[in-house]
Amino acid sequence: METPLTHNISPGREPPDLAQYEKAGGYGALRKALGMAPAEIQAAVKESNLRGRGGAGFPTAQKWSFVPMGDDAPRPKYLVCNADEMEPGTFKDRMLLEGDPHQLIEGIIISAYAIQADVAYVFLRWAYKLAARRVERAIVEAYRHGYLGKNILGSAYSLEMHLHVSAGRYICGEETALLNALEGKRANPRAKPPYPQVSGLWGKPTIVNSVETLCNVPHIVKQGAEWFRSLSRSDDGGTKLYGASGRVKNPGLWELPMGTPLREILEEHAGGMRDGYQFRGVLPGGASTDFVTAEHLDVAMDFDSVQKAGSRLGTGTMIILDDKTCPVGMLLNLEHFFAQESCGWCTPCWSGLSWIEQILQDMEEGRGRASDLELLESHTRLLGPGHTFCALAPGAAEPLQSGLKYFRDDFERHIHEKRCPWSPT
Ligand code: L3W
Repeated sequence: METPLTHNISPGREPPDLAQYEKAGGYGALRKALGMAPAEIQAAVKESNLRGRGGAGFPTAQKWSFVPMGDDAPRPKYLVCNADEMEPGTFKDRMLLEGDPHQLIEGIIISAYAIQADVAYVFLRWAYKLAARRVERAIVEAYRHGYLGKNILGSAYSLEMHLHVSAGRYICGEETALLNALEGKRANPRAKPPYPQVSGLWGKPTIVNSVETLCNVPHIVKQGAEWFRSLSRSDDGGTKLYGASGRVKNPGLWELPMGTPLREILEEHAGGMRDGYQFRGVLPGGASTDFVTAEHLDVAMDFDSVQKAGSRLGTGTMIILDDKTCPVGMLLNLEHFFAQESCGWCTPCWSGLSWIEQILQDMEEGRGRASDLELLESHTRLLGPGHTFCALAPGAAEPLQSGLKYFRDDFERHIHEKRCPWSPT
């Protein structure tokens, strides 16, 4: 099958430089785009059924459509590439950033042109040092060859691009916290509405799209919306980077048709469970999604199908739980991460998550009480949607609420046996 996002990428090798990228057809989509009206590009992306790959699956063209256009639109307008990939278990954008930075830059320029943005930022995870060097080098090359700056390729369109390295907190990946961080403020999420599309960076119209989303755009412009839809096995267009970590034979990352069944990814691409390990469940899209179990293995990995199975596609990078790993210990590890990364603004988040962490820690160390299960359940409800300014706490509640549902016996054994049944002593 065609792998538009990764066809240029050979892991462990240098990414294509500008000349190699151009030789493979690179920046051809930008040339084509500059000959189109911005509205035509927005229409092609709408027809392609591209949905955002950062975790929420919001339709990309619909997001762009909220940006004020025309001569009286507030200026400057901004496009921000969210490259602050820090979701546990998620390493897909890293492959695109390190492996083919010009593809991303071309996607950003075309998307910025589609909304007539004046300035673009790549907001990059602090720990992605190699990606920082490669993206910076590619931006310099793109400026030198007239793909960035004033009057791009002789057109009337101009765009500035900057690389901004994050301060290194998970909350900086939340789009409004990211905008505060770019403005030099503390990275607290903002109340929405207003959404960034109308009032974002320094109060100006701003689009925030993820790396994987933006990398799809040149291919849609070049090969058309119908071609893009035909890559998919579901109503959402295109391919998807799916990943698997845990005790599978072949952990990794694969570009596959959107909607590839979970079982096919696990068995054919990840090679099935390692010898001696049984599958118990999987977080389909990073840590902030609900577990699904063996009864859901035939689910198509697209946004709507995974939601119908009681979880979310999220980032599409799966974390697999096996029968020799303690589910309570795994959840303690995840909730420790979320508690540590809470920005501290909303009480249910900063207080609730550290309380959850403490309860799970006590349970793992043999101090669990019968009332803890009800307490954990009530906490997951308090952290749910509508009680906080951003998705961090509701996301943290998801693996816990589904863990309590599917692995309840394991929680109860910790309490009754006053120890972790997986611990050697
Ligand atoms: C205009 C409306 N725009 C929503 C826009 C909004 C944003 C996008 C998605 O979290 C998820 C989260 C994590 N008018 C709009 C609107 N928008 N309603 O659509 O918004 P939203 O609120 O649905 O989600 P979000 O707050 O952006 C993203 C989940 O992703 N996740 C985490 C991923 C983390 C990374 C990382 O490491 N960087 O990728 C994994 O599942 O839990 O649910 O642009 O403006 N009415």
